[in-house]
Amino acid sequence: MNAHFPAGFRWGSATAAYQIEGAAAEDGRTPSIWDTFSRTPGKVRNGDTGDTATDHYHRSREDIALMRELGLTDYRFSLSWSRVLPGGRGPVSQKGLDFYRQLADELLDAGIRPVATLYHWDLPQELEDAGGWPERATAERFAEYAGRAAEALGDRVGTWTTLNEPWCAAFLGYGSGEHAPGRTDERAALRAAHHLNLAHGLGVRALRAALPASAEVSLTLNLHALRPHTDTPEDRDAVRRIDAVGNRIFLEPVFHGRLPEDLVADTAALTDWSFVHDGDLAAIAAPIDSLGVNYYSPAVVAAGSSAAPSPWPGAAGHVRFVPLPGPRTAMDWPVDADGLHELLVRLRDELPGVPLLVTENGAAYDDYADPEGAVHDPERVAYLAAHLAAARRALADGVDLRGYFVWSLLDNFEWAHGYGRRFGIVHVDFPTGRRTPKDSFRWYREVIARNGLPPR
Ligand code: GBH
Repeated sequence: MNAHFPAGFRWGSATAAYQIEGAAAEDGRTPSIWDTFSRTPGKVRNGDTGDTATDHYHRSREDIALMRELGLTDYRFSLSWSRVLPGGRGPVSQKGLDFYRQLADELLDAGIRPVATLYHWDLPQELEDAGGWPERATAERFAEYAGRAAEALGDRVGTWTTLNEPWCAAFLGYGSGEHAPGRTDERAALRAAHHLNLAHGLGVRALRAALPASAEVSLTLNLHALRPHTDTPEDRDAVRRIDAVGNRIFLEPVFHGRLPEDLVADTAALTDWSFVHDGDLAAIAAPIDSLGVNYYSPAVVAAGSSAAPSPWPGAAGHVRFVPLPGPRTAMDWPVDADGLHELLVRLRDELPGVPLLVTENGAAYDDYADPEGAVHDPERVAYLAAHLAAARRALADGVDLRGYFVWSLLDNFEWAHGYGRRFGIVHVDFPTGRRTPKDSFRWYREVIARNGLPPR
């Protein structure tokens, strides 16, 4: 098969504000829920925080030089809400905006398109104190923030993503409590999911009002590639439940303006969904220009029961996850590139006419710099090669895939795992911040230069 990608295919890498910026208290930034959570003993491995992270706030020039060397066409980053709007609501911080303005200008000078995400999990703490995502007002605050950011940066940033992985924000943040703000309340998590959807819809409206017509407005979901353990009706029903609360809870409102009926039934003991007001679903279904998909691993699901607190309201007592055989990454996530192909083909069939981007894909391994200062990461190269081959197969099968972004450019603050998990194609020495491109960096540079996979 032709290993090349279509002309104009977008080759990117991705990061997120709290994971790389540092400068947590500089230039007027106020704490987010991740600042609070990481300072709470026992929540993040080793007590790590994003106070300094990779210090990208002070090293962005060096990082853009690396991106230029890599040959990226696109760079996906997120804005820190509380850097742009300290305290979560107006007035804007000029210094905060200046950082992103300059970042965008330097990217454009390097020939790299900026792709900005408004929300990658760092809710301003003041808004959490007012109730957080389970409260409807948070969605309204988000739309105001989206409008302010677009007014300030819309002349430079052409691609906007409202939210990154609202499933994680809702269900890891308010359901299982593995992520900030660390709450364990299934009802609150369902309310959070709806208000994240609403934030997306109101945010799209605010972005359209502030941006030129040429702007691309998008949403990124961590869609779950699911397989039944066996072909029995019981295992198929377990897949249906996880699909409802993992995937369709976002896909149906956003693309069809409706709630999944089976999810409403599955969660009837928890909520009557009266937090969904008239007009919400129409607002959530505001048309978008593309869908971003983050993919790491598939999951195999069987009828059974899994431990509480769970990030799967309405499903937890009915499903269990069956470990996949085969190789795993340092996150203990299975390596299975077919899942990416399965997911993309499903979206081709279910969302005709919606251009897709793989906005995250990558793997953590225990990388270290050898005495010569080289970082050899053959497993990451193999992971990326297999997943790009799966993406290429999806293209051959008629998937409208427009681009691919490696997670991540830099080793960074890996949420509850702190600095103990490395996803970068550039090694970062903590705490000095010294950057060393890994072998996977040079391999990806070759992929981009050829617009396709190199021969093995
Ligand atoms: C992404 O999250 C994030 O966007 C990014 O910030 C992060 O650094 C990166 O991935 C690596 O973690 O909960 O049982 O379904 C991905 C989060 C990973 C959440 C896989 C769901 C599956 C286990 N997803 N995980 S389960």
